[in-house]
Amino acid sequence: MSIDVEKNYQLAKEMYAEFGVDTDAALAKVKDIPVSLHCWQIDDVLGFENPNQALTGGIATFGNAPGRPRNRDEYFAQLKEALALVPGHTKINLHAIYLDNKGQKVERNEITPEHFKIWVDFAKEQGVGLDFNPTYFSHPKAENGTLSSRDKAIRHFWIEHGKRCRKIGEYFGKELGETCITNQWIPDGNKDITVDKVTPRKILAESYDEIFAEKIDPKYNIDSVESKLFGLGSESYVVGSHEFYMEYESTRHNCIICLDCGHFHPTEVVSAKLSSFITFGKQVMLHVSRPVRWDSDHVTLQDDETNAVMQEIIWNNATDTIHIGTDYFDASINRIAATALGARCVRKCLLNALLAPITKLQAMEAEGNNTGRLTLLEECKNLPAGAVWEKFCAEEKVPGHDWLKPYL
Ligand code: RNT
Ligand code: ZN
Repeated sequence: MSIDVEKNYQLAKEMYAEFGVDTDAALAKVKDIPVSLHCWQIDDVLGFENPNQALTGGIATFGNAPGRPRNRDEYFAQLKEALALVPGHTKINLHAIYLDNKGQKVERNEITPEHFKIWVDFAKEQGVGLDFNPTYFSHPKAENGTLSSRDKAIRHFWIEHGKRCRKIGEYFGKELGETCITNQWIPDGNKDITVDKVTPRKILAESYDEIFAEKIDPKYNIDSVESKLFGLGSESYVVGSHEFYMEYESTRHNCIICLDCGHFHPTEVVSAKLSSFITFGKQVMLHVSRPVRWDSDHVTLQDDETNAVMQEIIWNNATDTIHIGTDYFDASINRIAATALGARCVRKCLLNALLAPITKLQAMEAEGNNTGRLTLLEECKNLPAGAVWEKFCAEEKVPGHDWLKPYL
């Protein structure tokens, strides 16, 4: 199928203009908003540290799609293939287990920027930024808690890991001239009824105080903390809950909150939370995922919630404070396609939000014209956003609707 991108765009432009929407302005904006694409969909969260180490920490990949990279060269080749399908300014969201250990055993409490130079080189070559995550799972020392462990030696091992990760984030920020967000997520929790939920939380707060003690210029690195509701094996109690981190951040002011769309009750949505952070000028890191009944880490799509998240960001001019990242891992479909699909969908939702007649909608809301607001919102759903997306892909020199040909 061949389509006339330019002709279709002109038609779309006219239709949007009828609604007071400037498609050229939307295109100019959508490309520069950073979307941080997680590196771990490509290889089922295995990493380079020890690909034989099973994935642990209450998270799991399901499926057996062929083609999982067998070594680092294949990994990078596949990541590049995915990136070639993703328009707009992209960052790669890395995990500490994706280090270059140069064939030596490098413990998590020994990692340095040197072990991530390959990523800086890759980022420079690809024109992408980098974000970072310490890896507090898939490790023998993570089986009974990490930063909240009552065992001092275990705790200190992980505190050192957390500290070193921030320095690696700072290194990325300095090298690339783009702030790195280093996101802390720990799996600590309990499968069954827990009778002392306070002690582990007190320990956890102290551990973070130590990790964040060194001031790092936020121009280079910003730290985020990611909460969770439950995990496999932590069904009854998760130490790092949403309330824990909200209180931690608001009393310490040394980090920002990370909201993962899969880490709340099934009817509780991240899109409804963002306006409160925006009201108080707070920054937020996002893990845009697709929870299907639970924290299932399905590939992000253009669903109502993802559209709603991007609307909150765009309609409130919050692209500087709400940082967008993806987080999903599905081993049942082609991993390159999955990586590209989620990233493209996030960007499509950003474009959809930019193509809404928001000035008019907000004016009607302020005047109390609820009928106008609802009817206009609904009518806009049928405008040809696809034609604007095709134009965007053409401008960015990435495949448009035909990107999926290899998978048909
Ligand atoms: C787990 C968290 C976390 C991980 C990654 C791999 O529930 O969502 O962000 O998915 O660190
Ligand atoms: Zn997450």
